[in-house]
Amino acid sequence: MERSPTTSGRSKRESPSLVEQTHRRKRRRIVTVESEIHVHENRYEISSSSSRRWGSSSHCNDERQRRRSKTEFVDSYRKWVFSPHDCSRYKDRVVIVSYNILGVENALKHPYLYHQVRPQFLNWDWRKKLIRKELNHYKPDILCFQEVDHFSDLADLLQKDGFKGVYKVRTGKANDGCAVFWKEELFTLLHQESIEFQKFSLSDNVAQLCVLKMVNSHSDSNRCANSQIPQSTPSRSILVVNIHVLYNPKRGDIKLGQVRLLLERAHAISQEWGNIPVVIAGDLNSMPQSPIYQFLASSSLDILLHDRRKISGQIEHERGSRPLTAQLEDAHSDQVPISKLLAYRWSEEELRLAAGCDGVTQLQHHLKLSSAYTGIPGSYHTRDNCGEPLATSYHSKFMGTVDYIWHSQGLLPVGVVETLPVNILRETRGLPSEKWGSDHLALVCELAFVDDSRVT
Ligand code: KL2
Repeated sequence: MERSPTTSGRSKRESPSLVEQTHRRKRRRIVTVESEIHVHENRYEISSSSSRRWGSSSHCNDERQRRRSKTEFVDSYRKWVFSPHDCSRYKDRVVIVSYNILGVENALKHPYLYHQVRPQFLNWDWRKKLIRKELNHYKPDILCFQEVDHFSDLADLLQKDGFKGVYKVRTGKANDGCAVFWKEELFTLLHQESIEFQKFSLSDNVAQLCVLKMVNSHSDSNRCANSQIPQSTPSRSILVVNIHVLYNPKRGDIKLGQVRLLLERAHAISQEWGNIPVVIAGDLNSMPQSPIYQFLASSSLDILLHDRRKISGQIEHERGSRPLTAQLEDAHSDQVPISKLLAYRWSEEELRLAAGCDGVTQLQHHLKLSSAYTGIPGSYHTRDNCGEPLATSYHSKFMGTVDYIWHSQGLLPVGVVETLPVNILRETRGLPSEKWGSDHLALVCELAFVDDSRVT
């Protein structure tokens, strides 16, 4: 297996200068127009084998066997990498994909982002087949898409692979939206709802929240075999949340408001259904170093400490400028008046949008979230210091990470599919390409239910 066994193992092997270089390269915006389109060789290996990860008798207990079979299927760079911990006792698992598939209209509306891309590779009929083929390599159970503007096309294709889906289109002028699909033989949809952020004056974006129940989970089998377990014991259900956050880099107030509202609703639904585990997948249009990321990861955020225009981290800081929290530390030691540093003043309306009510400047959410990729060690060619991918999106104006799969404490990441190394991404001269059907990469993770005490 081509993976480092632990995060600490990885950092020991890395020379600091290499890490620095990678990060510097990541931050640099892609502005050069490269003349020739070069696409690396398609190295998919297709196999007819189809081992299931969970289910009844066909469950594969041999972790190594399962890992080997997975690495055979995917691209030579996009390989499965696995947790260093022994996860073999966690039988109920689910493979989840988050994929911004690039809306057909969006690609037409922003041609300057794709001027290096051969027109054929922007063609939807080409891209949808590529996307389907790619997804089949990952053997996913649940799919969360963003920028879907040909839902029926996608639903028809994925139906052939056993998926059923629900769609929520944006409000306003744009015709794209979010879609969640699940393997019909493996899940039952118990509940679905969506959020139209427009109803809260938070722009035209939408989000989906779906409660999916596993059919034939191991917890079900255990319940049948053990009559002492009360019938009210919850079976394996999961709340799958899918969002495409507003793009506008300057409107951190609205972006934060969308994320805040989503987390509130996700927590409430999880509680209503018996504190079920939550997965939040999507394109957050926020970078890993951003306050929005901090909010998701740490569950709290002091709004006033941040500039609305820097909340998503999409706009590069001016040369030499430091995060406000670091500047505040300087201020305490150097006696610089703090009021001088807080150059950005939030208007009452902006604060209301971000916080959801008047007079609140400290945000708090009640889900304990981890980002799946940070739970699985990976190569420094693909990951930043925190373990997030270096890039999940690449076109002529941007290379960086905006897509995530977050999970609550009831779930443990077992494996993820590595993203593409930045040098390999650059070789494509910009996505989509001959091999990749969108300007985003699919994020793929396998999550295991860990709350055994309630079901065994
Ligand atoms: O960042 V994205 O791409 O998740 O990949 O989400 C939005 C942007 C998507 C839907 O609004 O369209 C893209 N410059 C670059 N990209 C843009 C712009 C823009 N001004 N407006 C929208 N998008």
